[in-house]
Amino acid sequence: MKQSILLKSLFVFCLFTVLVACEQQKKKVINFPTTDLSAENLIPKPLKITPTNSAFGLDKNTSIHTSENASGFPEVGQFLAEKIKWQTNLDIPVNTTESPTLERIIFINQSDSTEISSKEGYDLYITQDSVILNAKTAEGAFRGVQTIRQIIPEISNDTLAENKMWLIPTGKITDSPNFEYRGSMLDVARHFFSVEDVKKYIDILAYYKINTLHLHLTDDQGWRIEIKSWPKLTEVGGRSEVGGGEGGFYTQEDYKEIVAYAAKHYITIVPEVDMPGHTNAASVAYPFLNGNGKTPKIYTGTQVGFSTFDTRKDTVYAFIDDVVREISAITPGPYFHAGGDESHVTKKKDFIYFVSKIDKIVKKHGKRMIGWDEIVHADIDTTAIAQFWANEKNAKLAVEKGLKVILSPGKKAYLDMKYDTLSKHGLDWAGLIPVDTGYIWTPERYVQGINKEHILGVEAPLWSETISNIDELEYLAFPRMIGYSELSWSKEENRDWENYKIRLGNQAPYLDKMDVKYYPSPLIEWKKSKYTYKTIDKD
Ligand code: TNX
Repeated sequence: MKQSILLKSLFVFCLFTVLVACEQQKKKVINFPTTDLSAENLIPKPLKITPTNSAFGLDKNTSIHTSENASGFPEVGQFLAEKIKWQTNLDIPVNTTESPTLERIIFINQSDSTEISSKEGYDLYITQDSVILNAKTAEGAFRGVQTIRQIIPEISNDTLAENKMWLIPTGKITDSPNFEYRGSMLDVARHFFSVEDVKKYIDILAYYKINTLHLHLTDDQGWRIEIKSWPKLTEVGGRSEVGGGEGGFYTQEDYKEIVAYAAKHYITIVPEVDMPGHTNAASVAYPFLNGNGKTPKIYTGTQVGFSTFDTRKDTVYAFIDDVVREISAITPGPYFHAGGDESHVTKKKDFIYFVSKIDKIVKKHGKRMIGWDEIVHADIDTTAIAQFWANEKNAKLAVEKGLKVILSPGKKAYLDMKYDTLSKHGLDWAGLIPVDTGYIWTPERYVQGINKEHILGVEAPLWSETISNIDELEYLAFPRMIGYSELSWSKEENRDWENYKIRLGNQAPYLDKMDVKYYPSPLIEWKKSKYTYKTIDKD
């Protein structure tokens, strides 16, 4: 009898323990803190955020699933899994069929819903049990994945990921870009940057939804892209740079590697061969190009406007045809940038004649020509695009002629301008550009008469006269480049300096973990990172 009472008590006790444990387990799932999706540190700011104040728990019992037959979607899912691993140390399976313990899913879904207004648009529904990312195209899904990455709280290197849960606020995000062209430019001609450097730059640009990287491949100081039919361009013209360093160049295989890496990040590479000015390095390799009968010397200074191609020689156009053909053949994107700036020693009528001919060559090789704003004086097709950097009259003329414009105003968007008088690197011909000045302007109303419909997008160029390695590149590019991503992706009503600067300060953990040597502008309150990849020199 006694024994049965003892057994009974033991049974009741066990039942009680199990119930308490279950209750606690339930609580763990249900009792989430109140969250606010609209207060997340998203850059660029999405179009619309509707919070529902609960949380989705990302942990080892989460899996990613994607539309499997929609092109590119499984790869985007894989990309997200890799980034979650980097950020949290969690191993999340993608499109797995065998995981009985899985509790929550992230579903990346191809959808033709009319709510998604553009190919880069997406919407994101986050509930307690699922994150559903809908996009028309893999490109839209990829942009949405950047949003997911940014709302996973904290960036850590947690060795205890197995037992942790990252709480993602619930709600709905509807998003699509304000401008179709959102870019940065890297001058690899004044100083050469390696394939690895460019890849790292692409990683960070992609995180902020930038979709274009313009490579300034040639200038007076160096020619950086192999042209098989004219080998001396790189053998001779690729061996110099500003300050007398050894220079360097991309073989076509290197360039293809950059293009493929960019494509994986849904970034289009725009190759630039700057001409007819900025061509000293080409003429050092092939002196017939400059038409003045002299063999120029290698140039390692920083002056501009002293070189030109001979614009009246057929062989010069045969040469250019080869260059445009070879580069276009390994460039999947729609654009070819032909430069056209600061041709101070080319007579105006020759310049006009030259650019008109180049426009036709570019078109013949299946590309759309972009040129610095000076090109508008030539007789060019309306499919050409003018990149406004200095001369408003040129930009207005472009619009009058029916050309689209890319905005890169030197005073606002030049990443190579110093932040302030104490800046370690940079120039100041267009003025100083502290982080607020770089952000506080309105592309849609920057040049009178140039409105939203005339603007293809915004690009921030990084000229490299004063920078020669990735740390220096990062010092000038970050944090300002992050602001240009918001200026080109987010709608005017969603851009606000006071709000942006808080979100920017909260990028520090990401930038630190990426080992980005950004300029720690005193205008920003930088969030302390738990995790620093290496010791960072922030003076
Ligand atoms: C102007 S912007 C240039 C470049 C220089 C840059 C330095 C443009 C089209 N031309 O050649 O590198 O200034 O800020």
